[in-house]
Formats: sequence, structure tokens, C-alpha cells
Amino acid sequence: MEQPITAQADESALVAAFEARIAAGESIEPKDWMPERYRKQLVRMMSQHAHSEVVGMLPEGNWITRAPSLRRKMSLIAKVQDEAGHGLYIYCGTETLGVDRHELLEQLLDGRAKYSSIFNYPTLSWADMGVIGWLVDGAAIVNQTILAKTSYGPYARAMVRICKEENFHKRQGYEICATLANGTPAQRAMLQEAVDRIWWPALMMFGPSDTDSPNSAELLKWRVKRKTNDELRQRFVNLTVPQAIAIGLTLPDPDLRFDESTGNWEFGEIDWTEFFQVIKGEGPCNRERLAARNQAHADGAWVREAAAAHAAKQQRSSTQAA
Ligand code: FAQ
Repeated sequence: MEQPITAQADESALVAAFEARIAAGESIEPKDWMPERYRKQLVRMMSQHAHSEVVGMLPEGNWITRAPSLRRKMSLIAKVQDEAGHGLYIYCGTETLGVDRHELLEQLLDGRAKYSSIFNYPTLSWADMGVIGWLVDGAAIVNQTILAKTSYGPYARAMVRICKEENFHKRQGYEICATLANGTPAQRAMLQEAVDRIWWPALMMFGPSDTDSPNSAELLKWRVKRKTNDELRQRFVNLTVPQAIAIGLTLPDPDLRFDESTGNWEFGEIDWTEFFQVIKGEGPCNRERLAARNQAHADGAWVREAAAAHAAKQQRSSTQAA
């Protein structure tokens, strides 16, 4: 239904004031007025991010029982737990925009929601635990350090805390890689094989190229995103190539070369057909991940019921006491 002319004028004034606040670098808080489209874009992006953290627990969770030492097992358990916490902060942040977490979880469980493409690839060897920490958390940090300056306050604050933990994850991953790189020929080969598999999917985490990214223009205008997908991908490559060289690894890209004039490591063409297939649900592990997530949700039903019963009991006793 079309709005009456006066309502349209009011809305334009509100949008202008909102955009002036963004331009002045102010942070938008839950109770502030915001365009419906800004709210929707944030719910889309934040819920996908929360889902990625939770689904991201699965590929690594598979290796907890097979970690090669108690020390490695402890840090892997801690990392997987951290990812659950990240999901929790971001779901809470998304709820400040007026959506219900259960609705978002349903969208994840029935396959309507997206989550990061990277988690639809298998984890085939112990070296994957190192390479995921190094490359996947490394890519997440590059993306999220910028998101810590996003215009929506609750999301920005969640990112500050999350980035601190992601840094620890990246370091523990790189340490596993450095250890394997200094190990036996078989360990070095296992590591190189994992890098060969994970490198390109890690580059895809930054999303489609700028010419093919329908949401970027609006998100950049409202400073939800502060850099484009390609700018962040380039930053990640520039930071990561020297780390690979430092531990004697080869990256699986014959076109990789340093360009003196730009100071960038130029890289080859990403297989976008593969990327779009994975985000459409046709990646190597999409079905497996969704089935495992649904199973975990069903297995946790008793915990949710017990927590709800406990909360109701607390509520009753505080009402009686009052
Ligand atoms: N995977 O127009 P754009 C982590 C979708 S957390 C799947 O460029 P946008 C920590 C996109 O949603 C990793 N889908 O979109 C960890 C859109 O579809 P829609 C998650 C993707 O929003 C480590 C369509 O393609 N991080 O790793 C992907 O401007 C280890 C068109 O794309 C975040 O979510 C993709 N890679 O930019 C956990 C960070 N890329 O919604 C456990 C927050 C794009 O219109 C273990 N998100 N799509 O149907 C962002 O920064 C942005 O949303 C982008 C995409 C950069 C992901």
C-alpha cells in the first residue's frame, strides 16, 4: 500500500537524519530509528554469521577425539567452545533488531538460511585442524576486524570480543602448521595436501567479486561494511603468503606473484562456479552438515526443556516471594 505524501516526507526526513549520523561516524543503537532495509540487511548478515559460527563447530568437532595429544585436544575443545559462544553473542545481537532466535534457528535447520561456504568442505586429516585455524580463522579475522567498526553498535561490540578469541585460534592453527612443517616428510606432505585443498575455499569466504556482489553497495553506503569483498580478500592474501613462505609451504596457485608497483600479491581466478554451487546447497558436505546440525538440535531438546522448566520455577518462586 502506498504511503500518504506526509508520511513519505516524514520518512525521508528520518532517513536523512539517519544517514547524517552514519556520515558523522555515530553508532546506531537498537532503540534508534533505522530504515527497515538497514534492519533487514543486518538481520540477514548477522544471522548468517551466527549460523556460520555454529555450523563451523562441526568440521573441527569431528577431530576432537582424534587429536594427537592431550594439549592439542584441550585447545581444540576450547576453540570449538569459543565458536559456540560467538554464535551466541551474534544471535543475541540479532535479537536486538526484533527477530526471534528460534525463527532464525528454524531457517538454519530447514536449509533456508545461508552460512559460510567454507564449512561445506570435509576435514580429512589432522593437518586440516592447523590449516583451518591458520587460514579460516585468519580470513575471519581480516573480515571481522573491519566489522568491529560497523555502524550497528551491538554487532561492532560483539566483533571486538570475537576477534580477540579468533586471534588465539589463528595462532594455535599456525602453530600446528609450523610443527607439522618441521616434522617428518609424511607430516609435511599431509600439511601441504591440506593447504592445497583449503586455500581456494578460504579465499571464497570473502564472498563474490565486487562486480557480482548485490548487497555491497547498500552495506557500504550505511557503513555496515567498510571495505569491499575484493579489498578484504586482497588484504588476506597479502598477509598470508609471507606466512606460507615462512614455513616452507607452496600455495596452489601458479599465477601468484608479487607486484612491486601495487605492493599486492596478485592471485589467479577463483572458481566462481564452485562457489555458487556451494552456497546453493550443492557443496561436498552441505547435506552432511545440515543433518549433523539437526541431529545435535534434536539431541539437545531435553536441555532446552530442563532450562525452560528451571526458568519457570525461578519465576514462580520470585513471584511468590514478592
Ligand atoms: N558463504 O552480496 P554479497 C568464521 C552470499 S565466521 C556463503 O557479497 P554480503 C569463524 C551472501 O550472503 C565466517 N554465502 O553478500 C569460524 C549473499 O546471499 P543472500 C562467516 C555467501 O553480505 C572459524 C550472496 O552470497 N563470517 O569463519 C558467502 O554483502 C572457524 C551475495 O553476496 C561472516 O559471516 C560465503 N562465503 O557479503 C567459525 C562475516 N559470501 O544473503 C568456526 C559477516 C557471500 O543475499 C570455525 N558477513 N555469500 O542470500 C560478511 O562479512 C558478508 O556477509 C560476506 C558477504 C562478506 C560473507
